[in-house]
Amino acid sequence: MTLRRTLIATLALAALAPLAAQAQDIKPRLIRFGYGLNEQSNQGRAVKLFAEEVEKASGGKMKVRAVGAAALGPDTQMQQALIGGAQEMMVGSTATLVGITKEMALWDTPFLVNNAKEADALLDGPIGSKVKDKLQDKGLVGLVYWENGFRNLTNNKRAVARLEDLDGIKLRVMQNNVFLESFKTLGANAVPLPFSELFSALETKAVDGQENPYNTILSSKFYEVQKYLTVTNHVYSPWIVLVSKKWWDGLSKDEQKVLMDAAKKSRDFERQDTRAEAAKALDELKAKGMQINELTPTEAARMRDKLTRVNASIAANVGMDLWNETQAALATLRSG
Ligand code: TK8
Repeated sequence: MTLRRTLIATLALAALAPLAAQAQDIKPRLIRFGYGLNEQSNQGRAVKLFAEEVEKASGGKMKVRAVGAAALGPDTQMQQALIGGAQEMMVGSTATLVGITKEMALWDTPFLVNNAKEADALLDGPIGSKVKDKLQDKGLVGLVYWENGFRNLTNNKRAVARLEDLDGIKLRVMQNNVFLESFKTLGANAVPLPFSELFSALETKAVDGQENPYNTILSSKFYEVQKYLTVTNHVYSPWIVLVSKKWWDGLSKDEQKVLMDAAKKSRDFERQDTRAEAAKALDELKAKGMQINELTPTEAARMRDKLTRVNASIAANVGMDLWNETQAALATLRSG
């Protein structure tokens, strides 16, 4: 009788324990989450979903204060704030992380992947994890990769239909050596600038052009200050959701799980949303008055050929092992 009662009591406690633990291990937290694009962009929409998921899963205890349009500073400034512990989270380009973690340059390789399926497989697989985990030594935790997308070229000087048309075009690039080298190699006058300064640089004609996915050309209204768009798809850019390691290490396992689960949900949503928008964006940009140029196969091949010349230096920078492992993974994906 007593034994039975004890047993029942023990079982009841055991059943309640996970709930109780969860309730105990989530404290009220305020998460300052910065990003570069505006609220109406694909990035803004996914941050909003992330915030909702975190609040829901934490019973309203963990609150996300999302701050877009680089109001907390450009990528590089936010990265430093995360490292120092002055800000909790952000989402931004992997390209601006190369100065902190050289392996991130892998994602800047021109024409590395041919389609979204290959991108997802690489980024969500062991290679993506390996690169992401390198951030930990530098004070950052990478949760998941989101899609920025395949990048295309815009400018306000002339229609770019041939490689030579790029000659001397003053082109804003991300603050990243691979992008700088790539566009110098193509003959452009490449100028590194933070994204937050880009619209006004285009508007005041401080630069002639830029390159970004269709979604961003649309959401950042670059069509207002850029006439010509060339479909180049020269590189696939990921975004990465980052957490301050200093702050992350002070979280309970339950709190970390809330963030990781919400990050995965936001990733799946973001990729779907971005792809759906990208599929319609070119028509919308045309409707907004942009002149679209598609490269002939010959010109596309010339551009590709020139750009692949930067591969050797990327391989040297990220390390031959990582480079070879990536090429092998791609070969497997393509054979399957
Ligand atoms: C937004 C940037 C942007 C990137 C760039 O903050 O800088 O051109 O493509 O998406 O991360």
